[in-house]
Order: sequence, then C-alpha cells, then structure tokens
Amino acid sequence: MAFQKDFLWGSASAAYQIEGAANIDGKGPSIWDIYSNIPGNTFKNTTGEVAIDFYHKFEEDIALMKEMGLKAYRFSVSWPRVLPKGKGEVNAKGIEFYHKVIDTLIDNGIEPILTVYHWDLPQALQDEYAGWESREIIKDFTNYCILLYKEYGDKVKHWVTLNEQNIFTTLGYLLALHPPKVMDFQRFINVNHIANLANAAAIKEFRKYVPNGLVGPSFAYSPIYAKSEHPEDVLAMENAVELQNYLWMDVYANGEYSPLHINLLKKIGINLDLRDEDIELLKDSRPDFMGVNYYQSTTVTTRERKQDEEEKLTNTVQSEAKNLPTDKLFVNCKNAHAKYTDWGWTIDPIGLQVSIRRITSRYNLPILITENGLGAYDTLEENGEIHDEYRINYLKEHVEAIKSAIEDGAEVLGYCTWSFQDLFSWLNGYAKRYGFVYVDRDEESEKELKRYKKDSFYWYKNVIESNGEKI
Ligand code: BGP
Repeated sequence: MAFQKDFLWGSASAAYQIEGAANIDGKGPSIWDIYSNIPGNTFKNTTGEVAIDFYHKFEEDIALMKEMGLKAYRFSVSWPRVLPKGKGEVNAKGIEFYHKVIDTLIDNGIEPILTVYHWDLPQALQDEYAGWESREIIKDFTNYCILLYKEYGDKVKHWVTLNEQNIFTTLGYLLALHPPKVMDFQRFINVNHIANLANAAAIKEFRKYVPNGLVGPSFAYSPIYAKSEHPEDVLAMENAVELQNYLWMDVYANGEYSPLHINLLKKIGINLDLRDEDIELLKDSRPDFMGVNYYQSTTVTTRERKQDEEEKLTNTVQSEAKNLPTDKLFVNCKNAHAKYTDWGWTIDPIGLQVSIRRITSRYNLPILITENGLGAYDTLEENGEIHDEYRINYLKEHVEAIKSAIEDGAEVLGYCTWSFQDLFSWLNGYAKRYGFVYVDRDEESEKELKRYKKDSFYWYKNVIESNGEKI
C-alpha cells in the first residue's frame, strides 16, 4: 500500500479566513482587519470580519468533519486573539477558544495540526516597530510561540510555524498585494531574512517545550519549468529555482543560505544583512518535515525571449509591480501544455509528483502536504446539492500524483486539502470556493451561512475510508 497506515487525510484553513468574530471576546486587530477595510485593497472590498463564523460554528463544522471521517484538521491560531497587542497581556477567552477547538477535534477522532502564523499579525506590532521589518519581532514571535507550546503542546503533535513565508513576504513587500502594500525588493529580502530568524528561533524553543511533537514550516512550492529546451530558458529556470525555491528551503532544511543565493542577489543589487549571530541562530533549526502547499507549477523564460502578454483578470486583485530586479535572471510565462483555472492558475498534477521528488532528493525530509485544492465557482442547486466533479477530478489526480511519488521513494506524512469549508479568499472574496462543504454566503450578503455537503464531500469520505485505495 502506498499510503502509510496512519496517513493524515486532512484539510486546512486559516484563522482570518474562517473565524470571523473580529472584534469579539477581547481579540485585538490584526493587519488584515485593518487592510481589508481600506477600499480597493480586496476584491469587492470583502473582509474576514464575519468570514464563515467558525468562531461560533466550530462544533457544527467539526461534526461534519467527523461524518466525513477526516483524520486531521489544520487550522491556525490568530495571534491577536490570544495576545491582543502581540505581546504582554494574554486574552484568556482567546486561549480558551483554541482549547475548545482542539478538544472537540480530538474527541471526534481528528488530529489537530496547528499553524502558528497564517498572516494575521497583530496591528499593534505593525504600529510599534513596522512588524516583520524589525528584528524586535523575533523575540515577540518566539514568546507567542512559547505561549502556544505551553498551552497546547501536550494535545497537538503536528505544528506548522510560518505559513507560506515566501508568499506573505512577496505579496506584502514586493508586489504590494498584501499588507503593508510595499513594492521594494530590498525591503522584501530584509523582511524575509528576519522571518527566517524568527522561524529558526521558534523551532529551537519547540524542541524544549514540545519534545515529542513534530514541527515544520509550510512552504508555497511551485516547481519551475523551462519554457523550452533552449539553453537560455534552462539557465532562466536555474535562476528561478534558486531565487524562488531554494532561497527559502535551503535555510529551513540546512540552516544556511547557499553562496549562489548571496551572489545572485548581489548581482541584482540586493544585499543580505546576514550577521554572525544570525549564522549561529539558523544552525540546528532543521524541521521534522517540509510542509508543502502545492497549487500550481511555474514556467519561466528570459525577458528577451518572452512572447505572451500578462493576462488581465477581472475576478481578482492583481499587482501593478513592473520591472522587478529579477527580470534580468528570469520572467514568468505561460505553459502551453497546462490547463488553467478561472483565476489563471495552472492545473498540473504531475507538478506535485515533481515537487515531492525534488524536495526529497535535495533535503531528504518527510513531506506533509499542508495545502492543495481547486478554487472554482460552484452552483448550489435548488435541492441543496452541489455537483463539483471538476474539484473531484482535480483532487483525484493530485492524490494519484502523491501515490506515485511515494512509490518513487518519497515519504509523505499526510495530505491536507485546501479547504474543508468554503472560506474567505484574501484577494478573491467568497466566489472562489475550495471546500467540500459549501457555505451559503457571497460578497454582498452573509445570508445564514448555512452549510451544504458537495459531491466532493462523499468522494473524499471514500478516499479516507479506503486509505487512498478508492480514488
Ligand atoms: C495559499 C494560502 C491560503 C489560501 C490559498 C488559496 O497561498 O496559504 O491561505 O488562501 O493559498 O489562495 P486563494 O485564496 O488566493 O485562491
């Protein structure tokens, strides 16, 4: 059997995208509460203020997870819900909420996978010292982690530190699509380096407080292909692999930057503020697994060889950043052989097999797929059914890809689809749905937030029951 007996068939979510209750029970504001309330920042100015109200409906949702037979549920803790100012006074009601979620999951036979940081930084820390741009955050982030380790460490085995560090730094500081909406390559690299240090410090503390647990980051991995066999495209691919994949994963797995990264950055005029004490901190912070969020593959070419036009989409918010310093080394382009979603993301299941193999080959770490799924428009029929065979096909092909990768020799601990319930999408409102459970709301109205099981719900139930034999 390809899938190990205790394979974690799961689903994932993030606090800001599901909880709602933005100002309830002592929660402080996060950067996303503030950012999404500024007109123009999100699609149709949608926010997660109510989201799908998991804060009040978690028991109903977990009952559905149990009915499906879900083995694991990945969720994140909202930092400002437990520490309204990011540090100092603890909000007991926030702490208690996550105890209730974790206990309810465990009582229903579902293993909690806890993400420490899924982008909702306390606004207080942004105001005080510009959040991730200051080394001050390393101490505050570590203290926040220790608080969670002490509270939940004896109940939760699998922990994720930073969700998609590569995405929140790129979108926040390079493409100006997330808070604090900056477009500056040097600041992006500075922030990213500080996030690396915070991640390493959090993992070091984890070993003391949760000695029997397993911890790792979740990386948004996209395998990179060359547009053609032309050697210039191949070199562009090599550049992109270094600066879009290994720049992060080498630091996670090996605790150091490779000379290639430092020099490639120098070549484009970017300096890495790597101090002696940083080298020390990054050492010995190897994770137990590499968390992988996989949605799509990326194809690159050179600036000179690029032919296709940038696509303008009306159903999302797109970056206006132009002329990135990395354009000298590679530029993204279309993949002529791939299918695309309605939001322009490639559909490439083989890319997942390639991802798992490349990561295994370079790092020899077990892999936990922490996100994978299809964002699509769904139709709620009059009889309450949702026929989402496109989602079933997508997930089926990706499960097959994981199976093949395991047969090729990789170790995969589990598979968390994105997502269990439909939820708030950062830049796409509520129309881009990912769930097995349809949540009846849209951008204009929260309606009653009623839950309906989609066809994919029954499909995944079967997959879990047969441990991946019946897909
Ligand atoms: C990942 C994030 C998730 C989720 C997902 C889907 O990058 O970790 O939080 O949002 O992507 O993205 P989107 O909602 O933009 O379709």
